[in-house]
Amino acid sequence: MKHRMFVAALSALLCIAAAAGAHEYKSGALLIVHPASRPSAGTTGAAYMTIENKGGEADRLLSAASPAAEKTELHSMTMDGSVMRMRPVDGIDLPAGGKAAMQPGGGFHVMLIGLKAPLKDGDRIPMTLTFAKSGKVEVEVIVQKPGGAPDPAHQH
Ligand SMILES: [Cu+2]
Repeated sequence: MKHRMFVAALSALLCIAAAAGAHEYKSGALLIVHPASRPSAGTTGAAYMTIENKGGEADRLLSAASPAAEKTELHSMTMDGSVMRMRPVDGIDLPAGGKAAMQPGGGFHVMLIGLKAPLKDGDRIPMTLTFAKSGKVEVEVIVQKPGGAPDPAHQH
């Protein structure tokens, strides 16, 4: 009996840990996995997430907006030799049954420009994603410290 209670308590704890570590949003055919950012030293930051399109029709992320920043842009990041280059894109395609990875070190991200306050570990900032088909989806971006090193791609 004691043992079973212990197991139940332990699995409840694990659930809480999982919920704090990763969060996701479902809207229609879209699954938005773990919108996250990193603490920022200055007034720019970047948000990352994975967007899965589980539907049979293509969709497209058109824009992202957050009251935490004066301006937000969708950026792509590519390696040009050994130099990481970022440039604004006017949308991110979500093919039917496909996904778009917005992650540190490559692919896409949401650039936050003119942050009203530097992002701190543990902050949560609201963000509105606008899709061509699915319309607007509200998410919360969790600010988390990476494994120690600052985000090298965003010291521009
Ligand atoms: Cu950027």
